[in-house]
Amino acid sequence: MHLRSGTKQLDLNSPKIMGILNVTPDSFSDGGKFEQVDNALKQAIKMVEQGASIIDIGAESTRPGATAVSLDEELTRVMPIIEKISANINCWLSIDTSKAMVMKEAVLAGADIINDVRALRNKGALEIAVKENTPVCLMHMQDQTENMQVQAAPQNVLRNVKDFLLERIEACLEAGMQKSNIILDLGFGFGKSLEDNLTLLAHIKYFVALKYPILTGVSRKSMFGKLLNREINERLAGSLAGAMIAMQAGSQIIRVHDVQETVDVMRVLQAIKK
Ligand code: 8Y7
Repeated sequence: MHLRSGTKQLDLNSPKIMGILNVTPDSFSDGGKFEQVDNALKQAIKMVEQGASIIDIGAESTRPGATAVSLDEELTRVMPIIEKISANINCWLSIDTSKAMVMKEAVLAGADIINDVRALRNKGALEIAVKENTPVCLMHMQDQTENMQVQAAPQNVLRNVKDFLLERIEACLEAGMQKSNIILDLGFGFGKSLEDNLTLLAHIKYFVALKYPILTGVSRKSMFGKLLNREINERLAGSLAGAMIAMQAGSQIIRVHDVQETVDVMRVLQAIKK
């Protein structure tokens, strides 16, 4: 399994690490730290040196309760960083956005993957992704972020997530997207109870069987806060356990804050497979 972007190729026959680079001042765990372009570049270089294959850049905080960011503000925050990183580092770049215009500008400036927690449901997003022939990550979310935490838990989370993802795949293929550009994500923590998250984590193989690359994002999430009674800066061990479970089940892309530690877990797993 491979992803293609222009002349670049990403081999997904072994798991790849996606490092999170947040540029939102209100982001729930890296808030405000990497606002400046140079800081963002340094952080990206560090993550690539530690073994990240993809850098995920997001300027619209998707954390529950986060306030919406205007198009202008999102472009102002994210574009200089995309331009700087794509000019200076040879890695895969992912743009975390739901806005069609941000997707378009970011891809033109060198972004290789569109990471959309709303699975291309916003106006114009699907059309841009098809037109630019860009790999996309389609994530399951129960509802829009603004009120996702007040949603009732789905009766059968495996069925609901699968039905949603199949519906989004269908919409993408119908719009002319190439099958090889589709990545799926179960959307840990988005409108889901602790039990839902654990059920999904236990059944990643069920989604790997769909034969699309599976991206898993559990890093520092509140599921570990709830399960282990840990604050956000105390969730590394829980996050690494989650990453290992996902990799063992065949998830090809792991989205994390703590690149070096997750790469070590990946290397241990790779070593026993040889
Ligand atoms: C995810 C994500 C976030 C995830 C994908 C956080 C942007 C919240 N989580 N994208 N984004 N998958 N694909 O805790 O799980 O990082 S934001």
